[in-house]
Parts: sequence; structure tokens; C-alpha cells
Amino acid sequence: MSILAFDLGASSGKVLVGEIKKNKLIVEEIYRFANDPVKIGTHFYWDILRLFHEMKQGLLKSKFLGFHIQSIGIDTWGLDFGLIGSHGELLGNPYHYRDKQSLGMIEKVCDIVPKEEIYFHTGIQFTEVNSIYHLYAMKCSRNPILEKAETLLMIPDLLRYFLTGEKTIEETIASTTQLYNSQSKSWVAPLINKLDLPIEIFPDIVETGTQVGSIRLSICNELHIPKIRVIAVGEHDTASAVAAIPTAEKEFAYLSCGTWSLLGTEIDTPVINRQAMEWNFTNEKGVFNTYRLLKNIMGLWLIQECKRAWERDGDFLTYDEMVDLAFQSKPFRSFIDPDHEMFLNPEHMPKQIQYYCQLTNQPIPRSKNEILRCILESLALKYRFVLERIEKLTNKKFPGLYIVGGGVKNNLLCQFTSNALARPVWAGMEEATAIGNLMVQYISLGEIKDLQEGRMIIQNSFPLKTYEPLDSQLWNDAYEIFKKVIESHN
Ligand code: LFR
Repeated sequence: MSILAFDLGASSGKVLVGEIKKNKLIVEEIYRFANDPVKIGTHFYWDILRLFHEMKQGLLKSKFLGFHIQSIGIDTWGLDFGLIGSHGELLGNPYHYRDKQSLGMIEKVCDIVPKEEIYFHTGIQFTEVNSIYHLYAMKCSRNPILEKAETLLMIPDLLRYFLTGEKTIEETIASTTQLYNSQSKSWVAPLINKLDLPIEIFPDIVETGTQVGSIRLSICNELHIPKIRVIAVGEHDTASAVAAIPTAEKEFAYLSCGTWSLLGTEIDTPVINRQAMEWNFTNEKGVFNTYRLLKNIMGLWLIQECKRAWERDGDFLTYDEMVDLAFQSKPFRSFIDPDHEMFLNPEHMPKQIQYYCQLTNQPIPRSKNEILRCILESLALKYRFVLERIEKLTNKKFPGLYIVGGGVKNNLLCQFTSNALARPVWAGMEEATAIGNLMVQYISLGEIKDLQEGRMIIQNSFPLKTYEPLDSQLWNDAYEIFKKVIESHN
């Protein structure tokens, strides 16, 4: 049975076909397109209509290739949303979470509703990029789009609505808003009301795996395709990626490594206490009965932004070339805290890294080699820092770390991570997000029994590469210095 995953990530949008043959999941990418946010004036937007057009091209491509598609599912990153007006049309272009309108909004929101109250209802980390702060910024600026809105839809739900006409939000992506209580499975009405946000715009929630209608007739006619079922998969990309972690263990640590590095563990009940709040850990809803206790680490964004900055200066490097440069550099010269807010969306990432090193009285990385080395080592050390905190919060000790996502192509980062943790790393499945998306569809269609069986099939289908730790003592010494640096400047 052939099914289709639409996976809209920061580096591109992808369409992948899944099939199960001899107890193996076969995944083939059939179409890829750009997913570049667009800056106009001071704002940063999704190019949403273009993306919908590209999704239609993906559907056509699957037809031309002869696949008989039984269902589709859509996932994207979390947080972002579109607003629908009284005529059922999208009002304006959805903002990208890196849009600066939400700067300063955590303080404003927490002046109205105490931090503890928000955390105890939602279990979600405080970061300015969350939907709650964008909505509040729109409210403060009396944004006419919010004033006219009748329904809020998260981006995968919005695209799903364009396809089917159904207006619902899937629960994993709902949890990224910081306005949703995934234990009681409801929007947090007191929070929404205290912020004077329009509660009526928050639609019904559907559980992961729900079959939520089919592609509307007008689109089937336009593309000359049959009716295709649409399934609300783990629409938050991280939920889908973690669903695909290929393990039979109940307790494991993972790193979903892409533009963001999401490091965490899967749990049955959220860890919501003072310590978790102080350390700003998040409890996002996972697929089915799971939660993800994790921390967002700035991730490959730092490398992607260096690439972009150097390209603007006419210096074009591939990611492989960048890894080679880092490899050639002297180790452990200077460190950054990848998660310092100054790295969220700077004008020029390499200069910002130099500035951080200057502020923290460290040798300033001058060459590209030194800058890249500084990023990769700092990421690996931050992974250790976060994993140790997760172990404290859960009272568990993990034997190693699974890494999935685009970052697995970066051998140096995987090796550094193993070195920094002094534990093995099992890395693979660049397309984990799409694989998790497909797996949930198969569960919904009854082709796979449950998450556990799905993970076994995935384990059987995609080999992992093991990295064993090297130079543990050197990395241990570096870790002590790293901790002092990040504590000195937060
Ligand atoms: C990863 C991700 C993270 C989320 C960030 C912004 O792609 O979805 O989970 O925190 O992007 O939405």
C-alpha cells in the first residue's frame, strides 16, 4: 500500500512515498522544493501559497510515477499558525517564528499570568518563538488580522484545511503553542482569557492518527487524481522524528538533529516541577500516549547561518567542505553557548560568534576553520550538559544517544557528540521525520499494530552507524571550561 508524506523542513519541503515490503519500510523521495521564508520590511513570513502549489506538484508527481496513493500526512516545524476569516480564506501570510515581533513578549505575558501558572498548565518551555508570544504581540499591536480572525490553524493543519476543508488542530502541534494542556487535552482557557486572546478562534483538537477527511473534489478534479484519505499524523516534525527512533527500549535518549537540535527522552507523563521549569525543559506531546521531555538547542542553524553569511560575501562552501575545515582546525580554542539568545536570528552569524568570544574573554576565532570548530565542539558539549540535566530530572542513566535527522550526515558532529558524552552514539535516518509521518499513517490504516511494532519495522529497515567515544579525558577537561564560559554569560 503506497502512502505519501509531506515534510516541510527549514532546508526544504519534501514529498516521500512509503511502502511496506517483506516487513521493511521502503521510503523514496519523489519531489523536493524550496521552503524559504520571505522577509518584507521588518517581518518574516511563510511563503504559504507557493508551498501549497508545491504540494500539488508532489501529488501530480506521485501520479506520474504510477503510485496509487492511499493516504497522505503533513508535518512541519512547530509554533507557526495561520488565521482564517469569515469567508474561509487565509488572512495574511503566516509569520515565521523568527519574526522579531515577539521580542520582549515573555515578560509582558508573565506580568499578566505568572510563569508558574503557564508552566503548570502546559509543561512547555519559555521561548520567545512560541505561538503564545506571537499571538500576544499581534494583540498588542492591534493587528487587524487577529481582530478579524475566526479560526487559528497551525501550519500543517492550515495546509490540511486547504486540501480538505476540515478545520482542526492535531494534538502534537497544538502542544507547541504553549496554550494547550495535553494532559487534559484542552486549550488552557484561563490563560487565553487572561491574555484577552479570542478564545473562539481555537478549534477542536484531533488525536494523532485520526483520519481527517479526504482531498476535496475540486482539487481531485484539478489534478485528475482519485480521492485520497488525509491523516493527521504527528504533525509536529519533532513528534514524527521521535516516533521513528528505531529502538525496542522503553527508555532511551535521542537527538533529533536538524536546523534545531532537540535532545530529550520519551516519557509517559510530563515532568512538570520547579526544577524542570527553572532549567526551562519542555514536555511536548508525542504521538499516541507519549510525551517528549526535551530541550531545544540551537543546532545546525549556527552552521547554516554561517554558510549564508559567507555566501553573501561571495564565498560558496558545501556542508562537507565546512566539516573538513572544522576538522583541520586546532581543538578547544573557544566555546559559545549555542543557545544564547544572541544567536537566534543575528544579522551575521560568524561576527556574532566572534563577538560572543570577545565578551567572554576567549581567543576570538578568526578563520572559517576556527569558527566552525568552535560551533561543532560547543554543540557537542551542550548536548552533554543537557543530557546530564535530563538524567537528573528523570533519575535515569542512558547508555548512549540515538541521533536522527539531517545532522547524521555530519560525521564530525556525531563523533564529537560521542566524545563529549563518553558514550556511544547510534546515528542514521536522515529522513526520520518523514519516516515517522509514514509510520503513523500505517498505524492509522491498520497496517502496523502500534508504535512499538512500527519502531521494530523501522529498526529492520534502516541501519544505524555506531560512533564510539575517543579522547574522553580531553573532552572532559573541555567540558569544565565550557561550563564556566556559558555560566559567565547568560
Ligand atoms: C524542529 C522544530 C522544533 C521547534 C522548532 C520551531 O524543526 O519543530 O521542535 O521547537 O522547530 O518550531
